[in-house]
This record gives sequence, C-alpha cells and structure tokens, in this order.
Amino acid sequence: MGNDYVAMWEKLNLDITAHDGLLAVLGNFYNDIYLSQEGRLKGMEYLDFVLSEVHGLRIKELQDAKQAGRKIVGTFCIFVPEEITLAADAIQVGLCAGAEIGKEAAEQVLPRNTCALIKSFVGFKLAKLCPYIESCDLVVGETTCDGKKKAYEIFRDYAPLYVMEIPQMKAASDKALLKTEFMRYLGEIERLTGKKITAEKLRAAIQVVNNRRKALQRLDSLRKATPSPISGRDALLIHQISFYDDPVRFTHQIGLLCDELEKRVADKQGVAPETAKRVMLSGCPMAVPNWKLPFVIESSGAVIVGEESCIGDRNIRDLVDESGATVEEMIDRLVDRYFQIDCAVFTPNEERLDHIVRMAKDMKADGVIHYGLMFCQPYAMEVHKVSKRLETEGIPLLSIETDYSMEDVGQLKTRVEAFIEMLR
Ligand code: BJ8
Repeated sequence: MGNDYVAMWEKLNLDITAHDGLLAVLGNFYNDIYLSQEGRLKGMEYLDFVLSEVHGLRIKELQDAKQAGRKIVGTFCIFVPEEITLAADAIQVGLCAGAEIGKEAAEQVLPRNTCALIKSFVGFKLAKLCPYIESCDLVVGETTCDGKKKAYEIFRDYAPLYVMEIPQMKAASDKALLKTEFMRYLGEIERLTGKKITAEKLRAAIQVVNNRRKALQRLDSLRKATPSPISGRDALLIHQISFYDDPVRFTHQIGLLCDELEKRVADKQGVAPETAKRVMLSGCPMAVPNWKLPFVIESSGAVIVGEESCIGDRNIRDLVDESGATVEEMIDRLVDRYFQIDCAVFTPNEERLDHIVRMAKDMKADGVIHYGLMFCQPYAMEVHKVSKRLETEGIPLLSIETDYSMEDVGQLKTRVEAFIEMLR
C-alpha cells in the first residue's frame, strides 16, 4: 500500500507511525502465511488485492460514499442485521480486530484478563489505528458476552455508539425481544440516514445479503471434496473479507472463484495430498489478521475443511426467507433467521453441539480443533459439552486456548502435531 493514502489517514486522525507499524506486521504476516502457499487459485488474486488495499482503496471507497451522503455503520457481532443497514442505503463493516498491536492502550482502560478480541478493538480505537472505526458514523454494540457489554461502556466515550440488546435464551419471549430490538434498530438507522426503509428496499437488501451467504455456502460445500481444493487459510480469509468488502462485488468474485474450485474438484486437484488429515475448527471468531492457528495446523500437514464459527459457517448457514411482503413481515423473517444463531452466550445451547457434529460429518473431518480465546468464558465453558458430545460420536477433539501473541506458536505446534499424528 503506497503513500497515496497518507493524507486520507491523516484526515481520519490515525496515528501514522503506529499505523505504519500495523501495516508492516500485516504485510509480513500475509507474505509468510498466505503468499508462501503453493498452487493457489487464480481467484485468490482478488482477495490478495482486497487485503493489500484493506486500509487503502476500500477506505477511499467508504470516504467517497460518505461524501455522496451515505452513512457507515461498524459492528462487532453477526447479530446486527446488515439487511436493515443496507435498506437505508448505509454501508456496514465488521470492526472485530485480530491483532494485538493496540494492547497496551487497551490495558489502560480494561482489565488485563480480557479476551484479545475485545482488547484489540478497544486498543485499535484508543491507539488510533483503525481507519474503519474512524470512518464510522455509528458503531453498533450488542449485549452478548459480559466482556463486550462492559467494554462498550468505556468505548462509548470515544465513538458514536448504539447498543442492541440480544437475548440469551431461546423462548418465545426472547424472540419477541429480538423483534423489538430489530424494530428499534430500524428506527435508529432511519434517523441516522434520514431515509425511510420501504418494503422494496428491505427486500432488495435481504436478497443482497442472502446472495452473499449463498456464494459462501457454495464455497464451503466445495470443501467437502477429497482432496480439499482450497486451503483453510484461504477460505478463512474469504470469510473475513466478506465483512469488509462491497457485498455485490464480493459475491460476484466468489462466484468466479467457485467456478475455478469446481473445476479443481472435477480434476481431483487438491491443496494437500488426498491422505492429509481433515480438521474442522470450532469456537471463537478469528478476525483479520488472526491467522496463527490455521497456519500452525496447515503447516503441520493437515488441511482445514470448515470453520464452525461466526467468521465461518455460523454467519452463512441460514438464509432469510424472502417471502415477506411488508416491512413488518420481512422483519419477522429476519428475526426467524437471526434467532437460529447458536452463539455460546445462549443458555442452554444444545443446537450448537448438533451443528458441530453434523458439520464435522458433512465435511468428513477426521477431528475437530476447538479454538477459544483466552478469557472467553462462554466458549471456554461450552467446550466441556462439546468434548462430551464429540466423544460419544467418536470424533477426536483438541481444545486450544490462546490469544493474539506469537509467544506460544512453538507450544501450539507441538500439541497440534501430536493431535494430527494421533488422527493418523
Ligand atoms: S454471535 S461469537 S460475533 S458474540 S471471544 S468477545 S464471546 S469473550 S465474539 Fe461473538 Fe456475536 Fe457470539 Fe458470534 Fe466475548 Fe468470547 Fe471475546 Fe467473543
């Protein structure tokens, strides 16, 4: 990324020196983890380009959109309905952060024993590192885990924040709460943009987001093939970029990539030998540039065939029923869809266990690696049930807890290699 963007970053009030540091880390990481892979798909050139311009061209596009009167909405959770945001002609971007570069700043306001994802987004804001946060007209938080919920109370001193209440159980009253919250959000977005959300606009937005989900479903279903035609690292990157890129353009590009993948599958061409062990990831979301564990797994000779995670299957598995005629009917369909999300903040959360088993079987996974971010209680607690359930199904599990630092790479590699050896 050249210097052409420095003026734009200065205008966004980024700390240019610290931001240069972030881009350098990102660039080195990307070279080591991505560009070093052999036999990559031609279609990945688009993703490489988007990533190389993630703080450049895409931010420029957002600034141009703002100039043209559109609003930018940032989110941290897949519960925030992008369909409503798009229906008011606003742009939604994911703000979850996967780097520890703002950690020191974050630890001045947060307890040290906070999960890395929360520290990262707070740190990015306080250290003025993220052009996405700085571009936002509204940041939408949500009452999911306690860590995020309480961090927003601090975050709101630094950014225009709106918090959506998310239920924690799945009774009828919880569903009614989600509907009330979606209606409240609709009102908030209309106020922000000054635009009325009509049935026509909401229907079009539902189709745009559904089409992106369908493209990602197609991608993930091609990973059922043996040998797997795409690395887990590349597939994860595609899911990560889906939170930043223009949805229509992204969907088109993923369609082209899937055409290429289909050909590979037909030719029995894979990224790893047919005998490579197939591993499924499950657990906390992996935000850009959190590629540590996938790299460790795939450089140990296994191939990742699926992610049971919010940056993965949990975000794309369910579509919105497109049959609603009025705005209210469409909101009901949205609630039906979002209410199926089986995040570990729900109690009880048996559906997630069913999904993990179904997905592991579908993807022909030889084993599951459960990924928990250190200090993430919901996923750490749930791993006990995941482990018991997988044991009854005869599916081997390795549970890993880590953060964004690179200090434990050696130790992780030893554990992952032993697990893969055991699968053999
Ligand atoms: S729907 S998973 S995106 S809340 S890792 S911050 S849970 S302490 S991210 Fe999530 Fe929505 Fe659920 Fe998905 Fe807290 Fe855990 Fe940290 Fe987490």
